[in-house]
Amino acid sequence: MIPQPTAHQALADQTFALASDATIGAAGPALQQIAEQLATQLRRSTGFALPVQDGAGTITLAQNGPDELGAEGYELRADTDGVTITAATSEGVFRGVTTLRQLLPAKAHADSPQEGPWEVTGTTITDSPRYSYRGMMLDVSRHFFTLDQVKHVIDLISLYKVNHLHLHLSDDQGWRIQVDSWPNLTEHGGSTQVGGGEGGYYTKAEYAELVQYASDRYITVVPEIDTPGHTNAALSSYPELNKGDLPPSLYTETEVGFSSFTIDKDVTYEFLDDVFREVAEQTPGDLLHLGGDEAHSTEHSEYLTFVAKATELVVKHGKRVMGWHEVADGPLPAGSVVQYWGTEDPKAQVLAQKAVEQGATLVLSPANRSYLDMKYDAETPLGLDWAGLVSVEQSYSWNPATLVPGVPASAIDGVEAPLWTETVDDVSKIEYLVFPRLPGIAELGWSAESALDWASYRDRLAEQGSRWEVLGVNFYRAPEIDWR
Ligand code: TNX
Repeated sequence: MIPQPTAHQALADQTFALASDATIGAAGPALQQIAEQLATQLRRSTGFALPVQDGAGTITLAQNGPDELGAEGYELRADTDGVTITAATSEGVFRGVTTLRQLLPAKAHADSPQEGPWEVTGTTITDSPRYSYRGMMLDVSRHFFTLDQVKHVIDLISLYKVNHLHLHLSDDQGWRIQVDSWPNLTEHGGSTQVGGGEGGYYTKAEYAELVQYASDRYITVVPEIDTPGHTNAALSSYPELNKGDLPPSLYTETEVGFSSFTIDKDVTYEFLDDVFREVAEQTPGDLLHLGGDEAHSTEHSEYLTFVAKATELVVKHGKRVMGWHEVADGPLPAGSVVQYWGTEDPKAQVLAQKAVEQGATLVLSPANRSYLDMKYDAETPLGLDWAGLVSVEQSYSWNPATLVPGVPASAIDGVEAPLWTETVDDVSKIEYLVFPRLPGIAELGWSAESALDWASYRDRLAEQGSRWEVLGVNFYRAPEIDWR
């Protein structure tokens, strides 16, 4: 299993076997929706009818505690008579179902009927996460990815109990979310991407569908509008946002740090007020990410002024601020979340400490560990290497609680693995960089510190490979792992 659960115990001489007359029992709409999702998948692979019924079934999902396992915790019991998943919340039940999917044979992930048996070795599991934030970021700006492509990513990451999807929705190369009050952002600013392809954007209806799809899998979407740098697409769409009123051309290469909003113009904040309002309206989650990274073309004192004003606008629209660690140099509103993307750079560490001194909490995305766009090794055809080569072991073998000196363990909300897409333009390339590294980051976010062990993880990861084969995932067969 990945992530490794808090506690599990084998039940001697007990095996559950899913049979053709099995049922799935669940009470209430939320659990019945989870039951239907499970049934839909298992109907495809087993060919069984698997009716979902009210109350108990062969597999029973129940929302009657235990409270002490928290919002996402659950208990699972599989024995000769059936499977029971119990949690205090529907979210906890959902996490338990992802565990059941991993306990079933790999062929249960198939999309056409397979031969049984469909056995689960008898077990009891008690499980709850170490951290509340376990995320992946997808950069849909450098290259655009369609709704179906993002849904596919959601399906895959939800298997590893990831609960946040951070979407990097704007950058120099493209603006990807419809904003009614500033329509040229998408019409013009969304019309290309790295390499000069046609780009694209999500309409409000599409974006709402995406947020709902994620939410049905208990994943919160965190939208990012990157500011004040990484803004060429916006600057190119609206002349008035520029210093000299002359808009730059659209940009299809991969340099960073050359664009900036105009800090001393009122229109900059009128614009952000509108954008944050419309994005916040489409965000059921409480976080709105305003970027703040690599503002190399913004004078530093102006950058600090900008952070104060822009964060206020996020709060005005009812969201907590999330930002890359550079924002910690400016004043942060209460409840802010700072995303650390440093390596061993003391400057980044000081900013992380500054964030905590201001009362912010941290999500950790150390570039030399968690960046999914870094090459695995010198031969990896895709990806970048500015933060070093990131092997599977390198991405797994670190402790979030002690990563940043001077930052107390209590300030850590969790971890996130970002996929920047300068070199990534289709789903098979996403899969290649995400798998097998993402499950390791997900385990660092979920499993107890005492459970983190490379030898054990390596062995468990090898078994996941057979699942990705069934799912048709183009994973990197890292030579560090003895794939089965
Ligand atoms: C740095 S990390 C960036 C991105 C790039 C990425 C490539 C960060 C907050 N900004 O703009 O895409 O490196 O790895």
